[in-house]
Parts: sequence; C-alpha cells; structure tokens
Amino acid sequence: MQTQTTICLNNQNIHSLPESISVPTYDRSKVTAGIVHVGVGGFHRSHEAFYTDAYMAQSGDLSWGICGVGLRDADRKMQSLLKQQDYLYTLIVRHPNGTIENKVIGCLTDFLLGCDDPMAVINKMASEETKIVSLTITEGGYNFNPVTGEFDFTNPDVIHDLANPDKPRLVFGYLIAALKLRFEKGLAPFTIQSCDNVQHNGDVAKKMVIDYAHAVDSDLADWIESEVSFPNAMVDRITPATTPEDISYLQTLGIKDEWPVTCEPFHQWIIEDKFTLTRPQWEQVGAQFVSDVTPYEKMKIRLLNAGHSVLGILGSLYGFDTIDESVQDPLFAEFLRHFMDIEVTPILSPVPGINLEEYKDTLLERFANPNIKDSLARICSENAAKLSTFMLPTIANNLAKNGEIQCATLVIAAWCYYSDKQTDLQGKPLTISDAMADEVHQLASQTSERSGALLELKSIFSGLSNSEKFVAAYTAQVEALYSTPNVKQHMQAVLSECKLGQAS
Ligand code: CS2
Repeated sequence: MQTQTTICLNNQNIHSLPESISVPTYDRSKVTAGIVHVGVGGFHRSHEAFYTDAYMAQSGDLSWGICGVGLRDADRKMQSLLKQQDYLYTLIVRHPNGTIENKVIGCLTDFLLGCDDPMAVINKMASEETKIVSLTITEGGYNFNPVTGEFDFTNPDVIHDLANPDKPRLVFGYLIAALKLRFEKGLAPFTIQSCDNVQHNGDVAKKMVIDYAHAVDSDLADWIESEVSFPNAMVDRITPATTPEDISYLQTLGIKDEWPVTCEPFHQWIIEDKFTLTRPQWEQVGAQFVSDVTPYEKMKIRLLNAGHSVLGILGSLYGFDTIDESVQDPLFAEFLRHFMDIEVTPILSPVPGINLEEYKDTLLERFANPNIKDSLARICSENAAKLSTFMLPTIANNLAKNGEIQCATLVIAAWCYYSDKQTDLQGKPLTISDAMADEVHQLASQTSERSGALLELKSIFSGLSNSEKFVAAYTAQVEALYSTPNVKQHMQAVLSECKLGQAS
C-alpha cells in the first residue's frame, strides 16, 4: 500500500503544498499587525481573518496583520498548535454541491496568551502599530445584565480585575490598561471593533468599556468616551466546530494542519463606517460599509441566530445531531419558516438592498448545506445568553404589538424540558455547555411542581414574566410538553392553531 506523505503546514513548506490548496500571495515576513484580536475561535478565522487576508493579498498593504490573543488557559491548545504552524491554518470552504475550496490564511502574525503574560497583551494593544482591537468574546462575554443592560460589577472576575489592573482576567481590564498607557503616552486610541452577534454590538461594547473605565479612572473614561470609536457591525458566516474528520481530510490531500477551520461559502460583514484611526479597505473584498447597521443586524440576529436556536433546541430534544439534519425534516423546515414569517418578519424594519423573502429562502438553503455538519451541541452552547439576545426580544416586541408568540414560546418551553431532563426524548444524554447551566437546571427541574418555575430566573425573564399573555402561553406549552413529551406533536399543534386563526 502506498502511504501518502504529508507536509506540515508552516512558513518553510508553504510553497511546497499541493496545488489544490491556495496559499498567501503576499510576503508574510513583511506583515505588521495593525489589528489585535481577542477570541481567535473558528468564527474569527473564517470571517475577519479571511477578509483581512484577502485584503492584504489584493491591496499589497501589509500593515493589517492580526495578532491573536487568548485570555484563558482554555486557549492554550490553539495557541501552541498555531504557533507550531507559524500561525498558518487552512480554511476549508464546503459548498452544498460537494465542491471544496482549501485556502491557507496567512494574516495571523502571533498569538499571545493573556493568562501567561498579561503585560505582553497590554503592551501590544498599547503599541503605536495597533490601530484596531477587535473582539469575538461571545454574547455572554459583554458582562451586562440582560434585563437592565447594566455592566455587572458583581462578577467576581470584575472584582478581581479592579483590584489587579496589571493581571486582568476579562477583556475590559486589558482594554482599559492598554488605553490608559496610550492616554499617558499621548498616543491616539485604537478602535474597538466588536464582531459578536449582539444587537448594537459596538454600542454595547462602548457602554461596558466606559462603565468599567469609570470605576478605574474618570478622566480616562471621559477620554475614551470622546475619542474611541466602537463601530456596530453585522457579522455572518456559519462556521461549525472543527472535527477530527476535517484534519484527516487535509491529510488525504497531503497537508498536516492541526487546527483547520471549516465554513460555508456565504459570508457577510456590514460595518458602520466609524473608525478612530485608519482601517483596512475591507470593502475591496466584499465587506459593506454603511452609516447605520441596525436593520441588518436585527434581521440577521432575529432570523439566522434565532432560527439556529429554534432548530437547535427542538432538534436536540427530538434526537437530531446537526442543523442540516433538522432542517431537512419537512415539519422542522415548516415550523422554522413559520416562525420567521409570522413572528419575526413583522417586527423587522425594511432592510436597505435586501429582499427579506429571498434572505429567508437563502437561510433555509444555507442551513440545509449537507456538507456543513453544524452540531446542535455548538448551537445550544450558551443557550441562556443566546436566547436572551436572539429570541426573548422578539417575544417582547410581539407582546408590545399584539403579535404572535407561539413558536418562540414553544422553543422556551422546550429549553426548559431540555435543561431539566438533560437528555433527548429517547433518553440519550445531551452535551450541555452553558455558564448558566446549573442555575437554569435548578429552576427547570422544579417545573413538575410549578409549571412557571423557570420564569423565576430573573436575570433572563424579569421583563417577560410580567406579561400575563406570555406566562399563560408558556405554562400551557410546558404543561403540554411535560404531559406528552412529543416535540413534533406540539410543533404541529402550533402550526395548526395558527392556520385556524388565519382562516377564521
Ligand atoms: C450560531 C452562530 O452560535 C450560534 O448560535 O447561530 O454561531 C452562527 O452560526 C453565526 O452567527 C453565523 O454567522
């Protein structure tokens, strides 16, 4: 048997890779890092890094390399694997028809680990070369109370960081320490660019950073408020977690890459054009700069991300493993489309340049891509923060205008059952990864005694639990699901009830 020789992905081997893999065409030794990015997960590597790599290749402006930053010990594995590869990695773009494009991305220049050497990160952010600090810190990473919107000063990590400004744990401590150095040196500040699925992500980042800064130094806080830009943005590219199969697939092509990234072909980035210093001309490679991103981000978060939660929670309970598997079930596809059409579309504002019907068609096609095995476990990770961001505001908007809430409410009822039993309906254990999992489980498991028990989770439900209409709909759904644990039957009931309502 002939054994395939594999070439390790690194600078030295980059021009010996098989022809089926495209490689950076610019001189990596000349790249300097204008961007420091916190949170180098799969999404950053398929999105901002992908655009930035393309921009450097097209423009020849090599001042936009990205210095990656991980803050926690959990980032160590990625840091050490990428370092071994001179920070190169392969983006595997999987089309629905089976076509695969393999592209080595070259714009990462370094990867600093904050928990090992916080000052290295702070000094890097404070260096003159850094023009932008971008963030993918997840919906939960902004440290705000979802009901009041206020910065959570009770978080033990925040208390730690205020007492140890040169050894912070959270991103706010790093940003403030670096901005303080720039302020003292008389250097202009960097732009803080959020790339998370939070509505008004730039405004939220701004409020959190400034609230934290006030607790450190009010002159600094005033300077940040007047000088630092926090552009809002809508970010989009479905990027499942990397699997061992992705690594073996590259090995069959003759390349050894320890942490590639798989993603769909679709990508979108709509950014508010508001930067403190210079920025890459990402519009040359497909990003769009606009003066107001609000309608775009609302459309994306309320349709795509919430749509993922619909399939993720109902599909997990039913026993599906991936998004494509769930949406290929006709009842799940109909339920999702119904949720989008009846509960979300009426609360969206017109979105310039976008036909919403076509956008929703495209979402269903993207979800159905059979080559993107996006696991429901990934989709359901951090459900508490995601539902607060993606789904509960839609219920609140509908309550305010007497709109429909049945689909979204069934999803919340199903989340209660999911968090209570922690198995699917056949009894198979679910993998639950959520910072709030214990709190949620504790209340959800009291549902048999009090059907509205989960709504006592004030940090999530204190707004909605004041609505009699929501509480009645939720308790009815929960009671029905607990007495007949058949998720499809309840999805069907919601659809039939709505059709009856429309006919009468
Ligand atoms: C997903 C997102 O995490 C989730 O729940 O909805 O990661 C989604 O895949 C991306 O936002 C797509 O742009």
